[in-house]
Amino acid sequence: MKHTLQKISFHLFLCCLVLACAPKKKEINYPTTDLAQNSLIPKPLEVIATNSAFGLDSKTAIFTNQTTEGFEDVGMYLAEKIKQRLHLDIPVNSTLDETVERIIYINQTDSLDSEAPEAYQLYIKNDSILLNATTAAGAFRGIQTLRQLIPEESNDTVAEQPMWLIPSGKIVDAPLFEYRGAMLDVARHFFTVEEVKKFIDLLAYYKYNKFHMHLTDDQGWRIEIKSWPKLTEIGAQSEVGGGPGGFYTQEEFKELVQYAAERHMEIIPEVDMPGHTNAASFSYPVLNGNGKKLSYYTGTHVGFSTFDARKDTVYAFLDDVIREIAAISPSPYFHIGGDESHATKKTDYIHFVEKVEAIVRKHDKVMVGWEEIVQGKLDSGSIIQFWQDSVNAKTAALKGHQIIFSPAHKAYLDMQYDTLSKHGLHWAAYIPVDTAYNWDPSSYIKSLPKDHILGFEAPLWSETISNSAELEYLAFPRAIGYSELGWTPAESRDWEGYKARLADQTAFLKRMNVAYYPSKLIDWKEPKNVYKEIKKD
Ligand code: TNX
Repeated sequence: MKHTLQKISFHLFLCCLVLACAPKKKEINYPTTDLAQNSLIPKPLEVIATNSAFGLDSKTAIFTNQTTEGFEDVGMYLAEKIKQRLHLDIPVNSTLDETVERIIYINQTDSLDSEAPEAYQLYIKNDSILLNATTAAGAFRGIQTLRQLIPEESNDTVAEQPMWLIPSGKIVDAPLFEYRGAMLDVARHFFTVEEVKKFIDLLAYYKYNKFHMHLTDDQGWRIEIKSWPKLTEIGAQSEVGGGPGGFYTQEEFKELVQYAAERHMEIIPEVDMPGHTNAASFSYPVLNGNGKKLSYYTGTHVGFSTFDARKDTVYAFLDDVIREIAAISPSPYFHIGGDESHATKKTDYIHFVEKVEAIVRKHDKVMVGWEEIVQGKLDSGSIIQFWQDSVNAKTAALKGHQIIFSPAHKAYLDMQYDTLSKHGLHWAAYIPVDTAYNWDPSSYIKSLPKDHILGFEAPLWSETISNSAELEYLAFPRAIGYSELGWTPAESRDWEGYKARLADQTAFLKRMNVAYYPSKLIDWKEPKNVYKEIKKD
């Protein structure tokens, strides 16, 4: 306790010192800017405008807490983003000399009002921005807010150099749910490391903190398992439609984990079983439980494959698979799929899920599975991902489980927007941009106790998509609205306000080369400058 207090006061002291010591700058008459008119997504808890501005320019410097791990990295991340976008070189934790006129200070504090680890506060004044957070993850979320507040155009009339005016005021913010995820199915179609990174990058900007990878299915096995090499020698070489497939080596998977971790996002690996296992069984026929002759599967049907739930070899195999993946996956969660096992007898299914739970726990992970796994007698710490049947969600709550909300009708990113959509399916629903936004996970199932909701996840199944442009067509803009369902309390959300803020994302989406679906429901705001900037890069 004493140590903590010392740490706080030391950092407050440092912060005040840095602010007080900022060299005398030339007086700048900042024009009025209004923080309340922001286009932030997800919408913060509280915003108080003070109707002036912070001038971001080449005389700005970033300082961070340097004793708590990760804070300096957050500062570097911000500097890198500013450089990419504005071509400004902003130093991080360098000396405070006369070239510095304004500072951004990223401060660690243990005294925020909110106890959520990702909470943060921003104080934006003329000459300083103070970002307070308890954890580096909180600081990283705060940085996304700051990035979103940098206007598209510099105001060249205020100073002799280009200056970007960030509206002044105070933002107090914290997430609604601790789990705010998106899922990508890399099994039906393979997505390269670079494609996955781009998706992670976009999700990070909207404060997602979980990225679930559906790594295996009937059509392909996508992760190297050293003790069972045929999974990738054979099982990875196919995908829907007959394309070449592909897989991640363990090194590449680690690279993705690291890339996500730098954005304070966790990758949750899923190995789907006992159904959705044609690719694994085709690689090692000993695993097969449906008694049928195996071959590559490049279609889109589900529910025909199963592991043999009564064979010891299957569990020895799964022990190896889970051990190898757990070793390169720092997430506390391991997702075992468990959905649509129509070719597995119910008693076998229950036996299987219970056995696999023990293996997952043996490797120190918390099991997550699609809602069907709730049929098993499971540890109440295991997590249920609700996707279709509210009875399963209610049973899960009664049995004491935490639930991740992914109802297909509302949250599936692979559902078409409407009958004219270029990609996607519509077995659950058509989900236009407003429908995707206009609902509330917390009250979606009446009578489900709120304290059983761990969070929200938007799955993107890939039967109909095979590259970044197609992925982005389905994911954007809907994933942007979903970020708000996970972050902002229902009483602060409204479609009209959101719609206007979404329209203001056009510049960012264009700059990032995102092939979003230009829904007619949104009055997309084309900025003047973006195309010029893309060409420069
Ligand atoms: C259902 S949702 C599935 C997936 C499909 C998806 C297509 C769930 C757990 N399983 O196998 O890809 O529908 O929308």
